[in-house]
Amino acid sequence: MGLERLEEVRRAFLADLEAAGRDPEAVEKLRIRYAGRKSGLLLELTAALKTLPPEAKRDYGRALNELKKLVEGKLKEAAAAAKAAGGGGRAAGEIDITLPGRPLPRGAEHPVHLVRRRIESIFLRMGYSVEDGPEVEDDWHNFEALNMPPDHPARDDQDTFYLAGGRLLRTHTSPVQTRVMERSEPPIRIIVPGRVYRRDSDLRHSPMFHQIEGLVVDEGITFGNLKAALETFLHELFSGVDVRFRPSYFPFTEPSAEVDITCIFCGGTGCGVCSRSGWIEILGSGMVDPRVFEKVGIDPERYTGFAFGLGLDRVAMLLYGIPDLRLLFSGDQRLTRQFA
Ligand code: 2NL
Repeated sequence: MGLERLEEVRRAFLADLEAAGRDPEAVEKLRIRYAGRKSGLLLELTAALKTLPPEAKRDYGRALNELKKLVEGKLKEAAAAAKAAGGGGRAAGEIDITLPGRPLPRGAEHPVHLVRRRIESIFLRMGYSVEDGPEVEDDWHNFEALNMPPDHPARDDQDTFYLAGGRLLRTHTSPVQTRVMERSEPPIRIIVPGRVYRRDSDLRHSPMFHQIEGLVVDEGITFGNLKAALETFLHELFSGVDVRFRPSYFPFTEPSAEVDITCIFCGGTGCGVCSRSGWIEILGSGMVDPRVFEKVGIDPERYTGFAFGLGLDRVAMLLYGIPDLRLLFSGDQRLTRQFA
């Protein structure tokens, strides 16, 4: 008994501490062995104080206090280190580099994004550039400049979301084209992908959906150029289809045409996807109405142009066989993971 015993315990403690490393169980065992409240070694050493002769008590007491401080401090440190190591169960400094890494789930691009990039790449190769603009718009760029005055009946089927201060959420990407025409001189050759908004929500409609529109303006642009551009584009996107143009109406184009492709599921013989018609409507198009040119300050005597628009969500559903529009907007990774 005495100072030698304290020194012995101190050395043993430091050796045991080293061996326990960052293993939380070993650190806890160490704590119980040395600082346990019922039978810890420190308790035993404190009890021994009484058995010492009076002249030895002072030095022993001082050394014992120091030992207690050391043990408690080191135990605290070791417990914190074990916790930080995440209960790895390994001695200090030992890392098992042969363990396999924890895999991070890999993200995937959304099918609408994939289709947008495919379409962009086709038009980029044809010399178009990609433009974008604000989703919060004003009446002028979304309607007025596109030959849709306030009383125009075509405004009814646009189901516009109106915001404070006369602003609105764009109902198509055309306001970007009006902005480009306002600020630039022809030749203009652009496509505009983006989110658009309409107050419409059911099995086939989402209040937010995606469009790509295109616009070409120059001297001498004809309906023949429109046909060539759209046929080239559609044959690139859907290989092996036939393309047909049907007369149609839009307030901002004249003449206007809707464009169909032969059904990519049945090849034109008729099936459920094409409602037995053999054809799928894919885009709307037309020669830019001269009144639109007047509104944006382009001389309609000198320039002509064509424009077109298509819904990206529908194309994504067709190309990837996605049966329900709502899957596209569900945020469900079981959908996107299939495109990794
Ligand atoms: C459709 C039809 C179309 C346009 C969009 C357009 C834009 C300007 C001037 C003239 Cl700035 N036209 N865009 C023209 C015809 C059709 O979209 O069915 N979209 C989903």
